Amino acid sequence: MSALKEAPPVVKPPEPRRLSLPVASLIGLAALVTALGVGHLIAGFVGYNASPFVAVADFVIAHSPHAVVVWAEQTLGTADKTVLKVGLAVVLVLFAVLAGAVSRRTPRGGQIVVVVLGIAGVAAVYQRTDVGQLALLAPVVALVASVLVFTWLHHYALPAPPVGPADGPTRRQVLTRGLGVAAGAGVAAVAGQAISSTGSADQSRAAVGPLVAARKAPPLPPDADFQKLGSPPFITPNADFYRIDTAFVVPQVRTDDWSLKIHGMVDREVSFSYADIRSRPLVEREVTLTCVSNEVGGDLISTAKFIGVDLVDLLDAAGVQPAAEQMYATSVDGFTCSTPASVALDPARGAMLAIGMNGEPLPVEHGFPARIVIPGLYGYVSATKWVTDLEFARWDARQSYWLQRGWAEQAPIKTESRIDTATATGGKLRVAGTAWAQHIGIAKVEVRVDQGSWQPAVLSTEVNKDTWRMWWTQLPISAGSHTVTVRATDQSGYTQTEEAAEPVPNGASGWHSVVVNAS
Ligand SMILES: Nc1nc2c(c(=O)[nH]1)N[C@H]1C(S)=C(S)[C@@H](COP(=O)(O)O)O[C@H]1N2
Ligand SMILES: [Mo]
Repeated sequence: MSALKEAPPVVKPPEPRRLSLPVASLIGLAALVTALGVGHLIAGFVGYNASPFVAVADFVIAHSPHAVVVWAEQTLGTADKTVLKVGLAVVLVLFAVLAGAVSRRTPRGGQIVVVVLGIAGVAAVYQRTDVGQLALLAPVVALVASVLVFTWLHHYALPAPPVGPADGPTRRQVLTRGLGVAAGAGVAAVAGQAISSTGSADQSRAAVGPLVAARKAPPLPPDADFQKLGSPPFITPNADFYRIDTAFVVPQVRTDDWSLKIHGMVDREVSFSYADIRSRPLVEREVTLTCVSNEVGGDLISTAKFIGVDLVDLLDAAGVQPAAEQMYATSVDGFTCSTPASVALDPARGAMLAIGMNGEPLPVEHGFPARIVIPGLYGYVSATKWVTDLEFARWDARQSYWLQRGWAEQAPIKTESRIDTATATGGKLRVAGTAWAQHIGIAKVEVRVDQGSWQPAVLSTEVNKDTWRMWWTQLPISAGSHTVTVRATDQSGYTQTEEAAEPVPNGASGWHSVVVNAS
């Protein structure tokens, strides 16, 4: 008898156990948010700039090709930091999704991605010069926390055998846990932000009290500007003053933590506290600052009444040696700036260590507690904000931030003029604007319509040679479209060149013109 052999049961190979892409991505994102939140929380204690996100963003700025930085500064202005923030966030999200995508079966791949990202954060904080050793805690703990969260959520979503996939949590349960982690990280980030802004520079600034100059600037003449005719106001309100920062976040420096050291090629190293500076007789001076990146017709130029001390007095206390060629200034944010030593030391120049601006302590964004202001030089070679260190050296010893990026060593502000308003109705053209030749003074401004002859404009009363001068005029004009052009002549007799130059390497040149449609 032959027994019917029972067919062996077909053993189905077990379902490959793996996470769906959305769940895997969610785990990557939860790990990312954990890193950012934890990093920001600890940065609240050890210093804002230790936050890994901040440090990586700053690193990107510092290592971007110079053309990109200049482009961002010109096209985006201060919004460039927001664009960078969003761009960096997008890149990080892509990495988080990648971490998930390579960990659908085991956590290994994702753990590697998370660790690599974490190391980038540690490295970015490590190379900063403005944070202490303790600052490394922020990115290191962020790294550890994100690896732990990634691993923990992964094990939760994909339990190890013998637990079958059917026994694992539902997608909803994983989602709940992931969102719970993200919410916790969000709270951590907010707490970190709150901790770093209590005891912030704002409070310190509010405690400075009124700054009264012993040597006041004379009151402004009534016709220092032609605002009613379309020129900008002579004094730029602090809130409207143009801003250029390489740092990703505005440095927060308290007066108690601030000091200025003067060293290098000096007879004796000296250091000043905020109280030292504050108790000196203060001087007050109107100065027009200009950015070298200002295009012809651009608005990277503003004027303020600065209050501070004469920089020469501080330098005299140190006794700068005659062989010194540059004053190499360093800011808390790592920005550096070199000024020809001869200019910084020239008593007739009027260089200042400024602590006030338009009757208030310096706004935090403009360098609180103290910055350098040197009339007649573009900001990148003179106007160091949050300045803490002045080293005298030869040119070949040090190269400052923008010089490393190809900008010129010598950068006096070029004589320029700008049209702010031009209207043409009833056969009359009315134009107004501004002209500047800091430390030389403006002698004449002329306007022409199309290729017509140059006509002199009315100048505002000169406040001092270190500030801009407003102008306006009225000319006959025929109906139709016309090009209106302006040019200035300074008190050395030089008429600004028509030759157009890009801002790089030492400032734009050329005549500003606008097209008007006369009715
Ligand atoms: N620490 C620091 N100081 C700085 C800068 C900077 O990026 N960081 N920018 C410089 C440049 S290029 C200019 S034009 C002026 C602008 O000063 P403001 O932002 O107060 O207008 O500051 C200078 N000082
Ligand atoms: Mo600048």
